[in-house]
Amino acid sequence: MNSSHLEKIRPEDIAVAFGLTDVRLGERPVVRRHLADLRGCFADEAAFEAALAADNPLLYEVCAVEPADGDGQLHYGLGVLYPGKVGDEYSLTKGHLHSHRPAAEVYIGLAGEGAMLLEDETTGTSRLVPLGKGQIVYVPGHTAHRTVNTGSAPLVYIGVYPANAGHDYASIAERNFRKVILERDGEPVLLDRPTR
Ligand code: PAN
Ligand code: ZN
Repeated sequence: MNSSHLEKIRPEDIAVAFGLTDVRLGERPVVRRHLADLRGCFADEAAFEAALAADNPLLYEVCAVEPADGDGQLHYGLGVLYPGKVGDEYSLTKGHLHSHRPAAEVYIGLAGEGAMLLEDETTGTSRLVPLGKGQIVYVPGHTAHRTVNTGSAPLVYIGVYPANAGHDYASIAERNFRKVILERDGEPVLLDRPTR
């Protein structure tokens, strides 16, 4: 993993960096995922084990802001996904479906370069949609979603979702996404997950 950008940005600092002065992120819990937490997510298991033997860097951080539950309420998460690769595969989040499958989500890119891998649970079809500074991605319900950082700086984004969405990681952990985003000739390319 390229760890040169790691530990430099904290969600606590993002509020200031983006003028989000009212959210007081520093007072909210932050989930931090390190490389070891992503076991099983990357396609190249040998590259994953080799990277982990060398280091267990921080991959991403999410600060969830969940002011109220109940019908009609919204939650949001501020994410920082650090750059790097495992083998040819870009740095990524675990990815999930919402426990309440109809729950959609809107992602807003604040900084960096990346994309979202969207996989429709019903049809199995995948899409790679750009998510970088100034880009907005609508994630429909019934859609597994994973964020990837295809750049060389931290990818910073906000995801807004219904308060009753819930997060189902188990379904993805069981079968993983059908597609992978690999670097080919310096560019991100959406490919079928290699069979083991
Ligand atoms: C986001 C995600 C965030 C981290 O806030 O939770 O990008 O990804 P994982 O949750 O898959 O580790 C979101 O989609 N919330 O619903
Ligand atoms: Zn989500």
